[in-house]
Amino acid sequence: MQTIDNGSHAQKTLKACNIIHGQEVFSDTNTLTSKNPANIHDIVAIAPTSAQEDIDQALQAAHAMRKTWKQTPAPIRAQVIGKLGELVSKHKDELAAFMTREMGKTFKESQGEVQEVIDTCHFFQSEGRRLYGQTVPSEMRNKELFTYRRPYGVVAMITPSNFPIAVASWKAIPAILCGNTVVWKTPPEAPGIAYLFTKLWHQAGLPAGVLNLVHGDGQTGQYLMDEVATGRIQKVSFTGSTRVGKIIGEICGRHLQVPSLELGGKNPLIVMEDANLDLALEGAIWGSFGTAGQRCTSTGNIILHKDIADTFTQRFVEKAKNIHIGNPNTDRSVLYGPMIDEHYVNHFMEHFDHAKQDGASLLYGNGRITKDSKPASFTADPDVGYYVWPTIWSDVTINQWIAQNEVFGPAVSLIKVSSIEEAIDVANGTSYGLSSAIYTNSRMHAYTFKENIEAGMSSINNSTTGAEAHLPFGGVKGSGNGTRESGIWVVDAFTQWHAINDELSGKLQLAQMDTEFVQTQTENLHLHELI
Ligand code: UN1
Repeated sequence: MQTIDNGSHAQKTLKACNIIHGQEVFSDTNTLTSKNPANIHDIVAIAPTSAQEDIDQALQAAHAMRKTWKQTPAPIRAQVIGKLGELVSKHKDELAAFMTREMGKTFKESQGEVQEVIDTCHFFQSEGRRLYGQTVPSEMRNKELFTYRRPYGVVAMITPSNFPIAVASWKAIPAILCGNTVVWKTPPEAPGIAYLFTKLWHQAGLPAGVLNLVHGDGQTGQYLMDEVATGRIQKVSFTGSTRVGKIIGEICGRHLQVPSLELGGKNPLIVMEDANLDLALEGAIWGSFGTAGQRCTSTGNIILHKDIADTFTQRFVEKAKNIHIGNPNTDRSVLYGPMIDEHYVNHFMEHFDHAKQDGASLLYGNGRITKDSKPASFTADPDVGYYVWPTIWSDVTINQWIAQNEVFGPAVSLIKVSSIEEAIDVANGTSYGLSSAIYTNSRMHAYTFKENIEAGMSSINNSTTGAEAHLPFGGVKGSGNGTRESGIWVVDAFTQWHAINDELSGKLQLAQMDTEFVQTQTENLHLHELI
């Protein structure tokens, strides 16, 4: 691994190379810099902005290994994943500290993310000894039927910066376990941690060419997608915005491929009149503002029963005022740190005009944190980091812009309702359907919610975030295309069924035609004789 001395700063800059066929490749033209969002003078990593030639080489490497890797027994493929889990475990805190430095989530959350990778390794290590097919009875004698799971071939992965290795591991680990080879295009804001993770894969014993890493921007992603048309990619797995997901879906659809698409959300959290308000407030604060609102599962709309709406609102704003925001590298007690990058701040700032135009009232928040505009419990230097205020909107109705659009920052709307039915209608009233939550002590409310909510994931008395690593992850409506990640369900995304007919009779037995038929004995049957 190469590092570069970046002068006055104590920490080194990582040279995050592409890794193609196990080789580190770095082209100096058009370099990406990944900055510490809590201190923009700290250059965490530099990486190449990969061009078409790099994509071409990565695909060549992935193709060259296709056969060998597919033919490697699944339990042996899974051993690599087991070893990867051990290595990631061993380096958990170093990886977490690096992740916090590179993309700004708190250290505790970074540890959680690394743990999500370890959990995924544990799950798929043993899946290598299952990866079951079926034996199916034949309709003919001396003939056997089987099913096998077969890999697709070359998988292209495009992943986001908010979960720079957990989401990548949800894709790469099952894809590789199932016998595919991979080209991974990393997010421009987090190439460093992706490089370290890929190095660990190779240290764990992954043969060169099975996982190929290319860094880059949107243009690099476009080069990769152009290869769907050339037939060099058999499966695409993407996590990101609904806008880009639709473009990828169209490209893949034109070539008869079904990509895995995990997209945006505007996740509702309902608080009913009988809820434990302390618990609901804690879940709402965490869901709305944790990770600076930059999870696809972050809470977007809080739907409040009218009987508790005023009390909840007042206590929610009080709590928001006391949120500790600061530099997560030096302070382990912050609830959230900086936004991942400047363009996330710019995107966040755009929502203010839309919300105001539609008549929403700004209950708390003031945009970007600066020396002259900062919350009481803010402890960092705002001049060198991308910090924003927690933001709360009231007087919101579901048709307003702010209730319909994903802000991807610490902003949440409060919507008042009169019944569980209205709460669920409002919760379902967006084009998304990723995560959802309800706080209630009524089993009937919880049941009504569970049966009627349009979402891929739902929590009862917990927040909208925090899916465990072995439950199906994904959404309905604009949040995805029906594919799921994690647990056993993701195996369907990375394998296709192969049906086998094994004829042992030495004859051409024709299905449906040479099959024995049971002759029914009905002609002379008189029911009264049986009585
Ligand atoms: C994402 O934001 O893309 O459920 C993934 C959660 C995390 C994963 C989020 N385990 O919030």
